[in-house]
Amino acid sequence: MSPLSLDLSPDLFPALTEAQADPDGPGAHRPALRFGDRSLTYGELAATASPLAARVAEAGRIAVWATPTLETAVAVVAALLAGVPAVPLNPKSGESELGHIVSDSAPTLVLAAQGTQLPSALAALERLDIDIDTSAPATSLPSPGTSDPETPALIVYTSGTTGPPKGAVIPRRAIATTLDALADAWQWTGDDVLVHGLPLFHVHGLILGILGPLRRGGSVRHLGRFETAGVARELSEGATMLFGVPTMYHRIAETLPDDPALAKALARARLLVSGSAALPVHDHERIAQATGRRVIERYGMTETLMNTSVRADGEPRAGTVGVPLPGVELRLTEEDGTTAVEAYDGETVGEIQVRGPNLFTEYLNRPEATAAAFTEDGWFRTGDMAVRDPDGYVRIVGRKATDLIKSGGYKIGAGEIENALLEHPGVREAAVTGEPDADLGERIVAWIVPADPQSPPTVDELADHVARRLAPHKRPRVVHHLDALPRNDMGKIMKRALTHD
Ligand code: MCA
Ligand code: AMP
Repeated sequence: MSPLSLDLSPDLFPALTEAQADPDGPGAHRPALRFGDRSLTYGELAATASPLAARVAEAGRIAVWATPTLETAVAVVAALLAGVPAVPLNPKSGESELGHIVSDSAPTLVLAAQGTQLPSALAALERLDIDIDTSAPATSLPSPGTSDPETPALIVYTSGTTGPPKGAVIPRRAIATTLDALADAWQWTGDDVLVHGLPLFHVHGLILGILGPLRRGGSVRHLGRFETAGVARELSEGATMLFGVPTMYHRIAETLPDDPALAKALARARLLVSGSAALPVHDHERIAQATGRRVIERYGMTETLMNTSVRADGEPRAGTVGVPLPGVELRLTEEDGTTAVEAYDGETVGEIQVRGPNLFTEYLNRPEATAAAFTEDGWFRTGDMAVRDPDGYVRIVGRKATDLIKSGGYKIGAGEIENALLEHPGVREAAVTGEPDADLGERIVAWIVPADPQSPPTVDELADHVARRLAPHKRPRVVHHLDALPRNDMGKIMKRALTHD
Protein backbone atom coordinates (compact mmCIF):
# COMPACT_ATOMS: atom_id res chain seq x y z
CA MET A 1 0.00 0.00 0.00
CA SER A 2 1.16 3.47 -0.70
CA PRO A 3 1.73 5.96 2.10
CA LEU A 4 -0.99 8.36 0.89
CA SER A 5 -2.92 9.33 3.98
CA LEU A 6 -6.61 8.70 3.76
CA ASP A 7 -8.65 11.82 4.33
CA LEU A 8 -11.94 10.59 5.67
CA SER A 9 -13.09 14.01 6.74
CA PRO A 10 -16.73 14.39 5.78
CA ASP A 11 -16.01 17.74 4.16
CA LEU A 12 -15.67 16.93 0.46
CA PHE A 13 -15.11 20.53 -0.62
CA PRO A 14 -12.92 22.48 1.82
CA ALA A 15 -12.67 25.45 -0.58
CA LEU A 16 -16.45 25.79 -0.56
CA THR A 17 -16.60 25.63 3.21
CA GLU A 18 -13.92 28.31 3.38
CA ALA A 19 -15.79 30.56 0.94
CA GLN A 20 -18.93 30.14 3.00
CA ALA A 21 -17.15 30.99 6.23
CA ASP A 22 -15.47 34.05 4.76
CA PRO A 23 -17.66 35.41 1.95
CA ASP A 24 -15.42 38.45 1.50
CA GLY A 25 -12.16 36.51 1.60
CA PRO A 26 -10.02 35.87 -1.48
CA GLY A 27 -11.11 32.21 -1.61
CA ALA A 28 -14.73 33.20 -2.18
CA HIS A 29 -13.80 35.13 -5.33
CA ARG A 30 -11.91 32.31 -6.96
CA PRO A 31 -13.59 30.82 -10.05
CA ALA A 32 -15.18 27.41 -9.53
CA LEU A 33 -17.41 26.48 -12.47
CA ARG A 34 -17.83 27.82 -15.99
CA PHE A 35 -20.25 26.56 -18.62
CA GLY A 36 -20.19 28.73 -21.74
CA ASP A 37 -20.76 32.32 -20.65
CA ARG A 38 -22.18 31.36 -17.25
CA SER A 39 -19.89 30.92 -14.30
CA LEU A 40 -19.79 30.76 -10.52
CA THR A 41 -17.08 31.63 -8.03
CA TYR A 42 -16.72 29.56 -4.86
CA GLY A 43 -18.66 32.21 -2.97
CA GLU A 44 -21.46 32.16 -5.54
CA LEU A 45 -21.50 28.37 -5.63
CA ALA A 46 -21.87 28.28 -1.85
CA ALA A 47 -24.63 30.89 -2.06
CA THR A 48 -26.62 28.98 -4.66
CA ALA A 49 -25.94 25.39 -3.56
CA SER A 50 -26.50 25.85 0.18
CA PRO A 51 -30.22 26.79 0.00
CA LEU A 52 -30.75 23.96 -2.46
CA ALA A 53 -28.97 21.60 -0.06
CA ALA A 54 -31.31 22.72 2.69
CA ARG A 55 -34.32 22.00 0.44
CA VAL A 56 -33.23 18.45 -0.42
CA ALA A 57 -31.86 17.57 3.01
CA GLU A 58 -34.97 15.62 3.98
CA ALA A 59 -35.27 13.72 0.70
CA GLY A 60 -34.27 10.07 0.90
CA ARG A 61 -32.68 10.07 -2.51
CA ILE A 62 -32.82 12.50 -5.41
CA ALA A 63 -32.51 12.20 -9.16
CA VAL A 64 -30.71 14.87 -11.18
CA TRP A 65 -31.59 15.53 -14.82
CA ALA A 66 -27.94 15.62 -15.77
CA THR A 67 -27.71 17.96 -18.75
CA PRO A 68 -24.19 19.31 -19.41
CA THR A 69 -25.00 22.55 -17.59
CA LEU A 70 -24.17 24.62 -14.54
CA GLU A 71 -27.46 23.46 -13.01
CA THR A 72 -26.33 19.82 -12.90
CA ALA A 73 -23.08 20.71 -11.16
CA VAL A 74 -24.93 22.86 -8.61
CA ALA A 75 -27.54 20.16 -7.96
CA VAL A 76 -24.95 17.44 -7.39
CA VAL A 77 -22.90 19.69 -5.09
CA ALA A 78 -26.09 20.52 -3.16
CA ALA A 79 -26.91 16.82 -2.74
CA LEU A 80 -23.38 16.12 -1.50
CA LEU A 81 -23.55 19.03 0.93
CA ALA A 82 -26.84 17.70 2.25
CA GLY A 83 -25.55 14.12 2.47
CA VAL A 84 -28.40 12.95 0.22
CA PRO A 85 -27.60 10.33 -2.47
CA ALA A 86 -28.03 11.58 -6.03
CA VAL A 87 -28.83 9.55 -9.15
CA PRO A 88 -27.62 11.35 -12.27
CA LEU A 89 -29.95 10.67 -15.21
CA ASN A 90 -28.82 10.73 -18.83
CA PRO A 91 -31.16 13.31 -20.38
CA LYS A 92 -31.07 11.32 -23.61
CA SER A 93 -32.18 8.10 -21.95
CA GLY A 94 -35.11 6.44 -23.66
CA GLU A 95 -38.36 5.50 -21.97
CA SER A 96 -37.54 1.93 -20.96
CA GLU A 97 -34.07 2.77 -19.59
CA LEU A 98 -35.38 5.76 -17.68
CA GLY A 99 -38.35 3.77 -16.36
CA HIS A 100 -35.99 1.10 -15.07
CA ILE A 101 -33.61 3.54 -13.38
CA VAL A 102 -36.41 5.45 -11.69
CA SER A 103 -38.23 2.37 -10.40
CA ASP A 104 -34.97 0.76 -9.26
CA SER A 105 -33.52 3.79 -7.48
CA ALA A 106 -36.86 5.18 -6.25
CA PRO A 107 -35.90 8.84 -5.86
CA THR A 108 -38.35 11.08 -4.02
CA LEU A 109 -37.49 14.17 -6.06
CA VAL A 110 -36.11 15.02 -9.47
CA LEU A 111 -33.99 18.15 -9.82
CA ALA A 112 -33.95 19.80 -13.23
CA ALA A 113 -32.99 23.18 -14.66
CA GLN A 114 -35.84 25.64 -14.76
CA GLY A 115 -37.86 25.36 -17.95
CA THR A 116 -36.65 21.87 -18.85
CA GLN A 117 -39.35 19.59 -20.18
CA LEU A 118 -39.11 16.21 -18.47
CA PRO A 119 -40.32 12.98 -20.11
CA SER A 120 -43.42 11.13 -18.95
CA ALA A 121 -41.33 8.42 -17.26
CA LEU A 122 -40.61 11.04 -14.56
CA ALA A 123 -44.15 12.39 -14.31
CA ALA A 124 -44.87 10.67 -11.00
CA LEU A 125 -41.88 12.29 -9.29
CA GLU A 126 -42.01 15.56 -7.44
CA ARG A 127 -39.93 18.11 -9.32
CA LEU A 128 -37.64 20.73 -7.87
CA ASP A 129 -36.29 23.42 -10.20
CA ILE A 130 -32.62 24.21 -9.97
CA ASP A 131 -32.61 27.95 -9.77
CA ILE A 132 -29.19 29.56 -9.89
CA ASP A 133 -29.62 32.69 -7.88
CA THR A 134 -26.38 34.03 -6.50
CA SER A 135 -28.06 37.08 -5.04
CA ALA A 136 -29.98 35.03 -2.49
CA PRO A 137 -28.56 35.27 1.00
CA ALA A 138 -26.38 32.25 1.67
CA THR A 139 -27.78 29.91 4.24
CA SER A 140 -25.29 28.06 6.33
CA LEU A 141 -23.94 24.86 4.80
CA PRO A 142 -25.31 21.71 6.38
CA SER A 143 -22.86 20.50 8.97
CA PRO A 144 -20.44 18.13 7.25
CA GLY A 145 -20.12 16.32 10.57
CA THR A 146 -23.45 14.65 9.87
CA SER A 147 -22.14 12.76 6.86
CA ASP A 148 -20.53 9.42 7.46
CA PRO A 149 -17.82 8.59 4.87
CA GLU A 150 -19.76 5.43 4.05
CA THR A 151 -22.94 7.39 3.19
CA PRO A 152 -23.92 6.80 -0.42
CA ALA A 153 -23.04 9.91 -2.41
CA LEU A 154 -23.98 8.91 -5.96
CA ILE A 155 -25.75 6.02 -7.60
CA VAL A 156 -24.41 5.66 -11.13
CA TYR A 157 -26.05 3.25 -13.56
CA THR A 158 -23.72 1.04 -15.53
CA SER A 159 -24.36 -1.70 -18.10
CA GLY A 160 -23.64 -5.39 -17.59
CA THR A 161 -23.54 -8.16 -20.16
CA THR A 162 -27.21 -9.00 -19.74
CA GLY A 163 -30.29 -7.30 -18.33
CA PRO A 164 -30.84 -3.63 -17.61
CA PRO A 165 -28.13 -1.37 -16.12
CA LYS A 166 -27.22 -1.77 -12.44
CA GLY A 167 -26.91 1.12 -9.99
CA ALA A 168 -23.41 1.29 -8.51
CA VAL A 169 -23.62 2.83 -5.04
CA ILE A 170 -20.62 5.12 -4.61
CA PRO A 171 -19.90 6.32 -1.07
CA ARG A 172 -18.36 9.67 -0.12
CA ARG A 173 -15.23 7.84 1.00
CA ALA A 174 -14.59 6.53 -2.53
CA ILE A 175 -14.99 9.95 -4.12
CA ALA A 176 -12.66 11.62 -1.64
CA THR A 177 -9.98 8.95 -1.87
CA THR A 178 -9.99 8.61 -5.65
CA LEU A 179 -9.76 12.36 -6.15
CA ASP A 180 -6.94 12.67 -3.63
CA ALA A 181 -5.06 9.77 -5.21
CA LEU A 182 -5.36 11.49 -8.61
CA ALA A 183 -4.13 14.74 -7.07
CA ASP A 184 -1.05 12.87 -5.90
CA ALA A 185 -0.47 11.17 -9.26
CA TRP A 186 -1.10 14.24 -11.37
CA GLN A 187 0.21 16.97 -9.03
CA TRP A 188 -3.30 18.35 -9.38
CA THR A 189 -3.79 21.54 -7.36
CA GLY A 190 -6.14 24.46 -6.88
CA ASP A 191 -4.17 26.34 -9.52
CA ASP A 192 -5.28 23.92 -12.23
CA VAL A 193 -8.02 24.86 -14.65
CA LEU A 194 -9.65 21.85 -16.27
CA VAL A 195 -11.42 21.84 -19.63
CA HIS A 196 -13.71 19.05 -20.83
CA GLY A 197 -16.88 18.30 -22.75
CA LEU A 198 -17.83 15.00 -21.13
CA PRO A 199 -21.38 14.05 -20.18
CA LEU A 200 -22.29 14.59 -16.52
CA PHE A 201 -24.11 11.32 -15.76
CA HIS A 202 -21.01 9.12 -15.53
CA VAL A 203 -17.97 8.92 -13.29
CA HIS A 204 -15.54 10.43 -15.80
CA GLY A 205 -17.35 13.70 -16.51
CA LEU A 206 -19.06 14.16 -13.15
CA ILE A 207 -16.74 12.83 -10.44
CA LEU A 208 -13.37 13.45 -12.09
CA GLY A 209 -14.42 16.37 -14.26
CA ILE A 210 -16.61 18.44 -11.89
CA LEU A 211 -16.07 17.20 -8.33
CA GLY A 212 -12.31 16.83 -8.95
CA PRO A 213 -11.58 20.52 -9.54
CA LEU A 214 -13.97 21.52 -6.73
CA ARG A 215 -12.22 19.24 -4.22
CA ARG A 216 -8.89 20.87 -5.14
CA GLY A 217 -10.26 24.39 -4.94
CA GLY A 218 -9.51 24.85 -8.65
CA SER A 219 -11.87 25.40 -11.54
CA VAL A 220 -13.46 23.67 -14.49
CA ARG A 221 -14.65 25.05 -17.81
CA HIS A 222 -17.19 22.77 -19.42
CA LEU A 223 -17.64 23.01 -23.18
CA GLY A 224 -21.32 22.04 -23.19
CA ARG A 225 -20.45 19.64 -25.97
CA PHE A 226 -17.07 18.40 -27.08
CA GLU A 227 -15.52 20.36 -29.95
CA THR A 228 -11.88 20.72 -30.84
CA ALA A 229 -12.35 24.48 -31.29
CA GLY A 230 -13.51 24.79 -27.68
CA VAL A 231 -10.52 22.78 -26.47
CA ALA A 232 -8.15 25.04 -28.43
CA ARG A 233 -9.81 28.19 -27.12
CA GLU A 234 -9.77 27.18 -23.44
CA LEU A 235 -6.24 25.78 -23.45
CA SER A 236 -4.97 28.96 -25.05
CA GLU A 237 -6.84 31.03 -22.47
CA GLY A 238 -5.40 29.60 -19.30
CA ALA A 239 -6.80 26.09 -18.93
CA THR A 240 -4.09 23.69 -17.77
CA MET A 241 -5.63 20.21 -18.08
CA LEU A 242 -7.82 18.36 -20.56
CA PHE A 243 -9.88 15.24 -19.82
CA GLY A 244 -11.42 13.19 -22.62
CA VAL A 245 -12.39 9.77 -23.89
CA PRO A 246 -10.32 8.25 -26.72
CA THR A 247 -12.92 9.27 -29.35
CA MET A 248 -12.26 12.90 -28.39
CA TYR A 249 -8.48 12.47 -28.66
CA HIS A 250 -8.99 10.66 -31.97
CA ARG A 251 -10.93 13.67 -33.27
CA ILE A 252 -8.17 15.94 -31.99
CA ALA A 253 -5.57 13.80 -33.78
CA GLU A 254 -7.60 14.00 -36.99
CA THR A 255 -7.93 17.79 -36.73
CA LEU A 256 -4.33 18.61 -35.79
CA PRO A 257 -2.74 18.51 -39.27
CA ASP A 258 -4.98 21.39 -40.41
CA ASP A 259 -5.22 23.31 -37.17
CA PRO A 260 -1.95 24.87 -35.92
CA ALA A 261 -3.85 26.80 -33.23
CA LEU A 262 -5.05 23.54 -31.71
CA ALA A 263 -1.50 22.14 -31.77
CA LYS A 264 -0.19 25.28 -30.07
CA ALA A 265 -2.91 25.18 -27.42
CA LEU A 266 -2.32 21.50 -26.61
CA ALA A 267 1.42 22.12 -26.39
CA ARG A 268 0.76 24.62 -23.57
CA ALA A 269 -1.31 22.23 -21.44
CA ARG A 270 0.16 20.88 -18.25
CA LEU A 271 -1.63 17.54 -18.56
CA LEU A 272 -3.67 15.79 -21.26
CA VAL A 273 -5.53 12.83 -19.77
CA SER A 274 -7.45 10.09 -21.58
CA GLY A 275 -9.62 7.39 -20.06
CA SER A 276 -12.79 5.25 -20.23
CA ALA A 277 -11.33 3.08 -23.01
CA ALA A 278 -7.97 2.41 -24.61
CA LEU A 279 -6.40 5.22 -26.62
CA PRO A 280 -4.85 3.61 -29.70
CA VAL A 281 -1.08 4.02 -29.97
CA HIS A 282 -1.53 5.58 -33.42
CA ASP A 283 -3.54 8.46 -31.93
CA HIS A 284 -1.02 8.83 -29.07
CA GLU A 285 1.77 9.15 -31.63
CA ARG A 286 -0.03 11.56 -33.94
CA ILE A 287 -0.77 13.90 -31.02
CA ALA A 288 2.79 13.66 -29.70
CA GLN A 289 4.22 14.42 -33.12
CA ALA A 290 2.02 17.47 -33.73
CA THR A 291 2.22 18.98 -30.23
CA GLY A 292 5.32 17.61 -28.53
CA ARG A 293 3.00 16.55 -25.68
CA ARG A 294 2.13 13.03 -24.62
CA VAL A 295 -1.36 12.11 -23.54
CA ILE A 296 -1.39 10.09 -20.33
CA GLU A 297 -3.93 7.37 -19.60
CA ARG A 298 -5.67 6.40 -16.42
CA TYR A 299 -7.82 3.32 -15.90
CA GLY A 300 -11.01 3.14 -13.91
CA MET A 301 -14.50 1.78 -13.68
CA THR A 302 -17.81 3.01 -12.37
CA GLU A 303 -17.57 0.44 -9.56
CA THR A 304 -13.97 1.15 -8.61
CA LEU A 305 -13.47 4.78 -9.59
CA MET A 306 -9.78 5.15 -10.54
CA ASN A 307 -7.33 2.27 -10.22
CA THR A 308 -4.17 3.18 -12.11
CA SER A 309 -2.59 6.08 -13.93
CA VAL A 310 0.53 7.21 -15.64
CA ARG A 311 1.90 9.72 -13.15
CA ALA A 312 2.73 13.32 -14.03
CA ASP A 313 6.27 12.65 -12.76
CA GLY A 314 6.43 9.24 -14.45
CA GLU A 315 7.31 8.11 -17.93
CA PRO A 316 4.35 8.44 -20.31
CA ARG A 317 4.21 5.15 -22.17
CA ALA A 318 1.64 4.77 -24.95
CA GLY A 319 -0.50 1.65 -24.67
CA THR A 320 -0.28 1.48 -20.88
CA VAL A 321 -2.49 2.78 -18.09
CA GLY A 322 0.40 3.35 -15.70
CA VAL A 323 0.77 2.14 -12.16
CA PRO A 324 -1.69 1.52 -9.30
CA LEU A 325 -2.79 4.74 -7.62
CA PRO A 326 -1.91 5.38 -3.98
CA GLY A 327 -4.14 3.29 -1.75
CA VAL A 328 -5.20 0.89 -4.52
CA GLU A 329 -4.17 -2.76 -4.31
CA LEU A 330 -4.08 -4.35 -7.75
CA ARG A 331 -3.39 -7.95 -8.70
CA LEU A 332 -3.69 -10.12 -11.79
CA THR A 333 -5.27 -13.54 -11.38
CA GLU A 334 -5.25 -16.76 -13.31
CA GLU A 335 -8.38 -18.21 -14.88
CA ASP A 336 -9.61 -19.61 -11.55
CA GLY A 337 -10.07 -16.00 -10.42
CA THR A 338 -8.15 -16.46 -7.16
CA THR A 339 -4.57 -17.53 -7.91
CA ALA A 340 -2.40 -14.44 -8.23
CA VAL A 341 -0.13 -14.05 -11.25
CA GLU A 342 3.27 -13.13 -9.86
CA ALA A 343 4.97 -12.31 -13.17
CA TYR A 344 5.98 -8.79 -14.15
CA ASP A 345 7.13 -9.84 -17.60
CA GLY A 346 4.94 -7.90 -20.01
CA GLU A 347 3.55 -11.22 -21.22
CA THR A 348 1.57 -13.16 -18.67
CA VAL A 349 -2.08 -12.22 -18.94
CA GLY A 350 -4.42 -12.20 -15.95
CA GLU A 351 -7.69 -10.62 -14.87
CA ILE A 352 -7.27 -7.33 -13.02
CA GLN A 353 -8.68 -7.44 -9.50
CA VAL A 354 -8.60 -4.46 -7.17
CA ARG A 355 -9.14 -3.69 -3.51
CA GLY A 356 -9.12 -0.38 -1.68
CA PRO A 357 -11.06 2.61 -0.40
CA ASN A 358 -11.84 3.70 -3.97
CA LEU A 359 -14.42 0.91 -4.42
CA PHE A 360 -18.21 1.16 -4.53
CA THR A 361 -20.26 -0.49 -1.80
CA GLU A 362 -22.82 -2.48 -3.76
CA TYR A 363 -25.14 -2.69 -6.73
CA LEU A 364 -28.41 -1.21 -5.55
CA ASN A 365 -31.06 -3.90 -4.88
CA ARG A 366 -28.77 -6.57 -6.37
CA PRO A 367 -27.11 -8.53 -3.52
CA GLU A 368 -26.38 -11.50 -5.77
CA ALA A 369 -24.69 -9.38 -8.44
CA THR A 370 -22.71 -7.62 -5.69
CA ALA A 371 -21.56 -10.92 -4.19
CA ALA A 372 -20.58 -12.26 -7.61
CA ALA A 373 -18.48 -9.19 -8.31
CA PHE A 374 -16.14 -9.80 -5.37
CA THR A 375 -13.88 -12.70 -4.37
CA GLU A 376 -14.30 -14.11 -0.88
CA ASP A 377 -11.45 -11.98 0.39
CA GLY A 378 -12.82 -8.74 -0.98
CA TRP A 379 -11.10 -8.29 -4.34
CA PHE A 380 -13.32 -6.75 -7.03
CA ARG A 381 -13.25 -8.64 -10.31
CA THR A 382 -12.94 -6.02 -13.05
CA GLY A 383 -13.25 -8.42 -16.01
CA ASP A 384 -10.36 -6.53 -17.66
CA MET A 385 -7.40 -8.63 -18.82
CA ALA A 386 -3.89 -7.22 -18.53
CA VAL A 387 -0.16 -7.81 -18.34
CA ARG A 388 2.38 -5.97 -16.17
CA ASP A 389 5.71 -4.61 -17.35
CA PRO A 390 8.78 -5.24 -15.17
CA ASP A 391 8.43 -1.76 -13.61
CA GLY A 392 4.77 -2.31 -12.72
CA TYR A 393 3.12 -0.47 -15.62
CA VAL A 394 -0.20 -2.13 -16.45
CA ARG A 395 -1.19 -2.84 -20.06
CA ILE A 396 -4.82 -3.73 -20.67
CA VAL A 397 -5.03 -6.33 -23.42
CA GLY A 398 -8.73 -7.13 -23.53
CA ARG A 399 -11.74 -8.02 -21.46
CA LYS A 400 -13.28 -11.26 -20.29
CA ALA A 401 -16.81 -10.68 -21.55
CA THR A 402 -17.29 -10.39 -25.30
CA ASP A 403 -20.79 -9.14 -24.56
CA LEU A 404 -19.55 -5.79 -23.26
CA ILE A 405 -18.94 -3.14 -25.88
CA LYS A 406 -17.08 0.16 -25.35
CA SER A 407 -18.28 2.69 -27.89
CA GLY A 408 -17.31 6.35 -27.62
CA GLY A 409 -16.14 5.55 -24.05
CA TYR A 410 -19.60 4.31 -23.02
CA LYS A 411 -19.93 0.76 -21.70
CA ILE A 412 -22.83 -0.97 -23.40
CA GLY A 413 -24.15 -4.48 -22.75
CA ALA A 414 -25.03 -6.54 -25.82
CA GLY A 415 -27.90 -8.15 -23.90
CA GLU A 416 -29.87 -4.97 -23.28
CA ILE A 417 -29.69 -4.04 -26.98
CA GLU A 418 -30.72 -7.56 -28.02
CA ASN A 419 -33.74 -7.33 -25.71
CA ALA A 420 -34.70 -3.96 -27.17
CA LEU A 421 -34.31 -5.23 -30.74
CA LEU A 422 -36.53 -8.23 -29.97
CA GLU A 423 -39.30 -5.82 -28.99
CA HIS A 424 -39.38 -4.55 -32.58
CA PRO A 425 -42.15 -6.28 -34.56
CA GLY A 426 -39.87 -6.69 -37.58
CA VAL A 427 -37.25 -8.67 -35.62
CA ARG A 428 -37.57 -12.42 -34.98
CA GLU A 429 -34.07 -13.07 -33.60
CA ALA A 430 -31.24 -10.73 -32.67
CA ALA A 431 -27.59 -10.82 -31.63
CA VAL A 432 -25.35 -7.83 -30.97
CA THR A 433 -21.58 -7.59 -31.28
CA GLY A 434 -18.96 -4.86 -31.28
CA GLU A 435 -16.52 -4.33 -34.11
CA PRO A 436 -13.47 -2.07 -34.33
CA ASP A 437 -14.17 1.54 -35.27
CA ALA A 438 -11.44 4.15 -35.70
CA ASP A 439 -13.56 6.93 -34.15
CA LEU A 440 -15.65 5.15 -31.51
CA GLY A 441 -13.21 2.39 -30.59
CA GLU A 442 -15.98 -0.12 -31.19
CA ARG A 443 -19.27 0.26 -33.05
CA ILE A 444 -22.43 -1.66 -32.29
CA VAL A 445 -23.44 -4.21 -34.90
CA ALA A 446 -26.86 -5.90 -34.91
CA TRP A 447 -27.38 -9.29 -36.55
CA ILE A 448 -31.06 -9.92 -37.02
CA VAL A 449 -33.36 -12.51 -38.46
CA PRO A 450 -36.25 -10.42 -39.83
CA ALA A 451 -39.81 -11.50 -39.13
CA ASP A 452 -40.54 -10.89 -42.81
CA PRO A 453 -37.49 -11.49 -44.99
CA GLN A 454 -39.21 -9.63 -47.84
CA SER A 455 -39.26 -6.34 -45.89
CA PRO A 456 -36.62 -6.36 -43.17
CA PRO A 457 -36.42 -3.31 -40.85
CA THR A 458 -33.83 -0.75 -41.97
CA VAL A 459 -30.80 0.33 -39.98
CA ASP A 460 -32.38 3.74 -39.32
CA GLU A 461 -35.57 2.17 -38.07
CA LEU A 462 -33.72 -0.10 -35.64
CA ALA A 463 -31.36 2.69 -34.55
CA ASP A 464 -34.34 4.94 -33.75
CA HIS A 465 -36.08 2.09 -31.97
CA VAL A 466 -33.07 1.43 -29.69
CA ALA A 467 -32.34 5.15 -29.16
CA ARG A 468 -35.97 5.75 -28.10
CA ARG A 469 -36.03 2.83 -25.68
CA LEU A 470 -32.49 2.89 -24.27
CA ALA A 471 -30.23 5.78 -25.32
CA PRO A 472 -28.82 7.13 -28.61
CA HIS A 473 -25.28 5.91 -27.86
CA LYS A 474 -26.66 2.34 -27.63
CA ARG A 475 -28.08 2.42 -31.17
CA PRO A 476 -26.71 -0.06 -33.72
CA ARG A 477 -24.60 1.58 -36.42
CA VAL A 478 -24.64 -1.47 -38.71
CA VAL A 479 -27.36 -4.09 -39.27
CA HIS A 480 -26.91 -7.47 -40.98
CA HIS A 481 -29.84 -9.62 -42.03
CA LEU A 482 -29.52 -13.39 -41.69
CA ASP A 483 -31.77 -16.37 -42.37
CA ALA A 484 -30.86 -17.85 -39.00
CA LEU A 485 -28.43 -17.09 -36.19
CA PRO A 486 -25.54 -19.54 -35.85
CA ARG A 487 -26.23 -21.70 -32.78
CA ASN A 488 -24.41 -24.58 -31.11
CA ASP A 489 -26.00 -27.90 -30.13
CA MET A 490 -27.29 -26.34 -26.93
CA GLY A 491 -29.06 -23.62 -28.91
CA LYS A 492 -26.66 -20.92 -27.70
CA ILE A 493 -25.82 -18.21 -30.25
CA MET A 494 -22.23 -18.56 -31.43
CA LYS A 495 -21.22 -14.90 -31.62
CA ARG A 496 -17.73 -15.68 -32.82
CA ALA A 497 -19.27 -17.07 -36.01
CA LEU A 498 -20.87 -13.70 -36.72
CA THR A 499 -18.53 -12.07 -39.21
CA HIS A 500 -19.16 -10.27 -42.47
CA ASP A 501 -17.86 -12.84 -44.83
C1 MCA B 1 -27.99 10.21 -33.90
N1 MCA B 1 -28.43 10.85 -32.81
C2 MCA B 1 -29.59 10.29 -32.48
C3 MCA B 1 -29.84 9.24 -33.40
N2 MCA B 1 -28.84 9.23 -34.26
N3 MCA B 1 -30.45 10.57 -31.52
C4 MCA B 1 -31.57 9.82 -31.44
N4 MCA B 1 -31.86 8.80 -32.28
C5 MCA B 1 -31.04 8.48 -33.28
N5 MCA B 1 -31.34 7.49 -34.08
C6 MCA B 1 -27.78 12.00 -32.16
C7 MCA B 1 -27.02 11.74 -30.88
O1 MCA B 1 -27.85 11.75 -29.75
C8 MCA B 1 -26.08 12.94 -30.87
O2 MCA B 1 -26.78 14.08 -30.50
C9 MCA B 1 -25.70 13.06 -32.30
O3 MCA B 1 -26.76 12.46 -33.04
C10 MCA B 1 -24.40 12.36 -32.63
O4 MCA B 1 -24.44 11.08 -32.04
P1 MCA B 1 -23.19 10.09 -31.89
O5 MCA B 1 -22.53 9.93 -33.19
O6 MCA B 1 -23.67 8.87 -31.20
O7 MCA B 1 -22.31 10.76 -30.84
P2 MCA B 1 -21.21 11.82 -30.93
O8 MCA B 1 -21.76 13.16 -30.74
O9 MCA B 1 -20.35 11.60 -32.10
O10 MCA B 1 -20.46 11.39 -29.58
C11 MCA B 1 -19.16 11.01 -29.44
C12 MCA B 1 -18.71 11.41 -28.03
C13 MCA B 1 -19.63 10.68 -27.05
C14 MCA B 1 -18.83 12.92 -27.88
C15 MCA B 1 -17.28 10.98 -27.85
O11 MCA B 1 -19.60 9.29 -27.34
C16 MCA B 1 -19.29 10.93 -25.62
O12 MCA B 1 -19.61 11.97 -25.07
N6 MCA B 1 -18.67 9.95 -24.93
C17 MCA B 1 -18.30 10.05 -23.56
C18 MCA B 1 -18.60 8.79 -22.83
C19 MCA B 1 -18.24 8.87 -21.37
O13 MCA B 1 -18.24 9.91 -20.74
N7 MCA B 1 -17.91 7.73 -20.78
C20 MCA B 1 -17.57 7.66 -19.41
C21 MCA B 1 -18.10 6.40 -18.84
P3 MCA B 1 -26.09 15.40 -29.93
O14 MCA B 1 -25.14 15.84 -30.99
O15 MCA B 1 -27.20 16.34 -29.64
O16 MCA B 1 -25.38 14.94 -28.69
S1 MCA B 1 -16.76 5.38 -18.31
C22 MCA B 1 -16.37 5.90 -16.81
O17 MCA B 1 -16.92 6.84 -16.29
C23 MCA B 1 -15.19 5.16 -16.22
C24 MCA B 1 -15.18 5.28 -14.75
C25 MCA B 1 -13.89 5.71 -16.78
O18 MCA B 1 -12.87 5.02 -16.76
O19 MCA B 1 -13.91 6.87 -17.22
P1 AMP C 1 -17.47 1.92 -17.05
O1 AMP C 1 -18.13 0.74 -16.50
O2 AMP C 1 -18.28 2.64 -18.05
O3 AMP C 1 -17.08 2.67 -15.91
O4 AMP C 1 -16.21 1.43 -17.84
C1 AMP C 1 -15.16 0.77 -17.20
C2 AMP C 1 -14.32 0.06 -18.21
O5 AMP C 1 -13.71 0.97 -19.11
C3 AMP C 1 -13.17 -0.71 -17.61
O6 AMP C 1 -13.56 -1.94 -17.07
C4 AMP C 1 -12.23 -0.84 -18.81
O7 AMP C 1 -12.62 -1.92 -19.62
C5 AMP C 1 -12.48 0.45 -19.57
N1 AMP C 1 -11.43 1.46 -19.39
C6 AMP C 1 -11.43 2.57 -18.62
N2 AMP C 1 -10.28 3.27 -18.77
C7 AMP C 1 -9.53 2.59 -19.66
C8 AMP C 1 -8.24 2.79 -20.24
N3 AMP C 1 -7.49 3.87 -19.97
N4 AMP C 1 -7.78 1.87 -21.12
C9 AMP C 1 -8.51 0.78 -21.43
N5 AMP C 1 -9.75 0.54 -20.92
C10 AMP C 1 -10.24 1.44 -20.05
